[in-house]
Amino acid sequence: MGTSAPYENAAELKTNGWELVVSWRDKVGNDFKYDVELSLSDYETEITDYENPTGALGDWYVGRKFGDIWGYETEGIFQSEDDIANHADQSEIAINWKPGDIMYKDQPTVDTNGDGIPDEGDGVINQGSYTLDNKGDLVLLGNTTPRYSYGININTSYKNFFVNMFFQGVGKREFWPGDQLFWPFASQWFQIQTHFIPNSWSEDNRDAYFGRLLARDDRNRKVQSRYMQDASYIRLKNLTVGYNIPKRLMQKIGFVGGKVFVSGQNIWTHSNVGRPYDPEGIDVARGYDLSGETKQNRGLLYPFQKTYSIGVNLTF
Ligand SMILES: [Ca+2]
Ligand SMILES: [Ca+2]
Repeated sequence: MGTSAPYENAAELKTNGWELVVSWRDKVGNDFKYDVELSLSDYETEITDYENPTGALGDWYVGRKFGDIWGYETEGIFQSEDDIANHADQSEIAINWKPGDIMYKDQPTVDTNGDGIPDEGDGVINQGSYTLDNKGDLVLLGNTTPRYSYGININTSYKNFFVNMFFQGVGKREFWPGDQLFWPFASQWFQIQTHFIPNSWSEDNRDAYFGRLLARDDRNRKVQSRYMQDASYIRLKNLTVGYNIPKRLMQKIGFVGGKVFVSGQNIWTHSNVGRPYDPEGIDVARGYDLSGETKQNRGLLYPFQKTYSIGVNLTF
């Protein structure tokens, strides 16, 4: 009929998780009061039923965890022609390897002594047939599911002064930076990011983070361990410092009560995720892509802003 097969709800999955909320309220003497609330939660989703007899990695399969990222283990960067000659053959990825290119690890897939355990590489870097049983040199590098999400809410007051804080974070999460925001000259839309040049390999800069500068050549950008991002974070979402104006003072000028405060949003963050990403803005669930490639990175462009505000609150 000229149409493609319709989508169907073909997989079954199971999500297991838990939530914990602990709160504490106390005071020290008559003047210092505080309360703390900690919330913590976790979940994982696993495929329990799906027709994928070959265990193709580009599709769902039973036992697949939602968010799993498969890729290569990075062995290092080629420093010389000798390194390239002595390394496993990477020609299935690209040809004409040069010093400054990524050296992918040849995973043990061949059993040379008959004990049933693979102990040597096959001398070729590839994805095998991209299935569970024959995945070549691919290994599980991480998972994009936000694990151990938490919030910490702290309210304190001393006499008329008060300080409120709200922290938020994720305890464990990996993220693959597949787009041109991260990679030098990865597309025609590339932005010139100042961190590319000094961090790219050259003979004078052999310990560089990135390989040699290449325009629109993805040989060094395969999903791999070297550039996996630790997207865990903690962020001070809100800090408010204020003063409750004494009632008798307010009543003199015709009010019931009032307070003045200064507050800031997103004013402090700790994360290891590479610039220019914002760990809170990583939205991989929206366009989840089994390969861990670029489609996952939509929604990353707009960072969370720091905001400061000053307020007066009056009660009539
Ligand atoms: Ca291999
Ligand atoms: Ca063996």
